[in-house]
Amino acid sequence: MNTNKSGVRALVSLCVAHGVRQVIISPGSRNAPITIAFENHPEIKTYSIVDERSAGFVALGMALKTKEPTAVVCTSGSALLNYAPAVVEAFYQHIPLVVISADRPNEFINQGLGQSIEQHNLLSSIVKKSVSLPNIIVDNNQQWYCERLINEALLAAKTGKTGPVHINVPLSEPLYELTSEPFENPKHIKYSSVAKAQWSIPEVERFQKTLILVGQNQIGQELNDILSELSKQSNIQIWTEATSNVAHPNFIDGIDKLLASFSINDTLLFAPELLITIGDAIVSKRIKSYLQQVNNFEHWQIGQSPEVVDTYKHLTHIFEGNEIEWLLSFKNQLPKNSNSTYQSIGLTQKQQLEKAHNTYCEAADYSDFSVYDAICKALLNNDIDIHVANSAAIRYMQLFERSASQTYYCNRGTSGIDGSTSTAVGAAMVTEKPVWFLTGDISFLYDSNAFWNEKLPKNLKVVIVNNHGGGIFRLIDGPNKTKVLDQYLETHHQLDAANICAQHKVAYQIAQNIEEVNNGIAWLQEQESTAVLEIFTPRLLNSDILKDYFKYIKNYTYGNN
Ligand SMILES: Cc1ncc(C[n+]2csc(CCOP(=O)(O)OP(=O)(O)O)c2C)c(N)n1
Ligand SMILES: [Mg+2]
Repeated sequence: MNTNKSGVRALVSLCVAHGVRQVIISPGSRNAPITIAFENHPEIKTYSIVDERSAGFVALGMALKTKEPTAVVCTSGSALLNYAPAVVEAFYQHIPLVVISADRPNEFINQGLGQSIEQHNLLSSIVKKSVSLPNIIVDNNQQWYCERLINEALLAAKTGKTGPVHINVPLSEPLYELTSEPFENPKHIKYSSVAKAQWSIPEVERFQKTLILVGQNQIGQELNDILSELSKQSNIQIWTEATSNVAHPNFIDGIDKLLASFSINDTLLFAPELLITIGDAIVSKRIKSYLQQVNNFEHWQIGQSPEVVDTYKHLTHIFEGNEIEWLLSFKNQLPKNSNSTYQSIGLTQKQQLEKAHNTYCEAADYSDFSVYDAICKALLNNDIDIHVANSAAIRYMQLFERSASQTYYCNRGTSGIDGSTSTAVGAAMVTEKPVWFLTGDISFLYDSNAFWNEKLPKNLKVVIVNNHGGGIFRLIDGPNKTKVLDQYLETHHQLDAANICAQHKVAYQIAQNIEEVNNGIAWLQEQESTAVLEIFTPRLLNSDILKDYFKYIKNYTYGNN
């Protein structure tokens, strides 16, 4: 019989999956479920040592000799602190000691109960990673979270420079309820490092539908080349965004457009068997919910970081190292012939979408949509850097055509609106290239001190799309159902950038219709000093036009227009 605490069973299964074999247990009641589960597992050897200080060092000795991660398990309270001398030794010797402490549930800490202290992060300065698991697992999200945290800690112990980690396990009473349930198969995230000369990629011929998703990066030409080669494979689709900074006719750009066009059947047809991700942030929100809902696929994360980033909740393997080398290896290991129709399904849909998109653009009313369309058309094929502010600007930029001569930047690390203008200024200060900065009004006004700079770069051209507030809040579902939209979310205003530009002696023009927009862009292109074009758009119409666009491309794709 095993403990009925499913999180604890997952912890033990994952310890086994990550190579833990020896576990030293010190006595206590709070840790009884963990003791029961480890003792039950056929691949684990358990030992009992009363003194946690000594237990820590015994585990250290085992790990030293076996080179395997070795676990110690204790009850809540001061027991955990007694591991500290062994943990600090393991930290400086880089020994993978896995410290597992039982804990009281959070709500009972500092409430006068025995053996309850602040355990989370207690060892943080002498371990590679500390995690605290959720107490009760009530839904799939929490199960995913619990399994992800355990994987993260165990991967940290084993990878890079190895070392100790701390897994804190809050447990509520009753502690001794048993079940005959076998150990489940929690999600095991595997890891491979660049240390291998040739990447060993597990049985790639298994996959008829491989989706390569390219997040934000500045890797450049080499990435473009290898992805272009891969995009000719019949079982591969490559999805990109503006900030992916790659371009090829076979890549499917504009993920939001693609997903908006899906019929129910498409959601199945396009569902990958293998997802490969490269680069950092993905702007599209739709893809996150789409992939999270697809059943059963493998997700391989390729890149220079061993950190678990499980955006799509299916992460199965982290390959740490150089993306280009990995992709070359991957390509060499692909089977020569595949009858898959995955690539052609993607490209057919792409063609349809292009037709729908062009037809819609021709007729679209003056709005944020038509303004960004005009800007993208005017800048296409220019050899320039384009900085884009957060919120609606970066989302619109996903919809229009780009060229390989343009490099896109956006502060998507945390998507703040606080420093986009200053970032563009800084980038322009160290390049001779023209730098274009496309921003919303709130983002621009927020960071207006960006112009307070005695070396304001002459090559910086700024386009402000002023829709009189945070237009993004009219685009997303939810805010429009509330009374607080105008005043507190959109923060509707009548401000403009004229005085800011005047104060800093920056050339300034406005545009209020599409003709003025086109003239304004041409004017900006001619300016030999920092210049700003402020474009005013119809605040309330913008969201209708964008929503109509997504409806239109779906209907068009299925012949309803
Ligand atoms: C520092 C910071 N504060 C608040 C937010 C939340 N936020 C996201 S978008 C946005 C409004 C942006 O409006 P604007 O720049 O006018 O762009 P639009 O959506 O209208 O194109 C706000 C306040 C944020 N991302 N960063
Ligand atoms: Mg705005």
